[in-house]
Amino acid sequence: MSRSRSRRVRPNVLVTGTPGTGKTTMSSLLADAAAMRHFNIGDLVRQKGLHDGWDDHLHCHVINEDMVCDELEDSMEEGGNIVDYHGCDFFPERWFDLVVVLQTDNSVLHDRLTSRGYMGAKLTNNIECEIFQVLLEEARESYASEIVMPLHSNNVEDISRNVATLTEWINNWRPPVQSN
Ligand code: DAT
Repeated sequence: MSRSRSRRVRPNVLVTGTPGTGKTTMSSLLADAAAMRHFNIGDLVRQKGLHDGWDDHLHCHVINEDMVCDELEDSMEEGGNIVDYHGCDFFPERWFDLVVVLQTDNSVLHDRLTSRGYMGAKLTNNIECEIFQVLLEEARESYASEIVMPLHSNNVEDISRNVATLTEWINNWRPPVQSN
């Protein structure tokens, strides 16, 4: 597989996982700890109107993936970004040096989503998404398996450990040697 890499000197990290697994909480702490830029794609879509309207059934914006990718391209070329989103298959593969998939036990996730106000089909769909490891599979289908890193996110100790592990990974990262 040929992956053209840019000349970035800091890595780009994608943090994905089912809603409620802790992507935004962990990404925000990681961005502070490792001096990286944090893009919460949901917020970006709302703030910049990168969508095709509102989905009444799913109660969320219909994200316009091309507009999101155009918006991020220059920053991703520079490097030093953490991208946080509950999907991962539409970003260019060349953007990311590491793809983190956060995973949470069903009962814990159920409580988090309920307290966020999720119910009915929205709650069930997200719990099933986690049970069937949909995001892990999507990540492994979309990126080289050696850059996909599943991490548990059940409690605050997990957050601290994940932030420490990823900060060390980011600080030790070196650009791949380019052949010709
Ligand atoms: P996401 O961005 O994946 O939707 P979030 O960061 O908004 O998730 O977190 C959802 C809620 O769960 C929020 O109240 C913070 C809490 N939380 C996240 N990760 C956690 C963890 N590892 N331990 C305990 N609580 C966590």
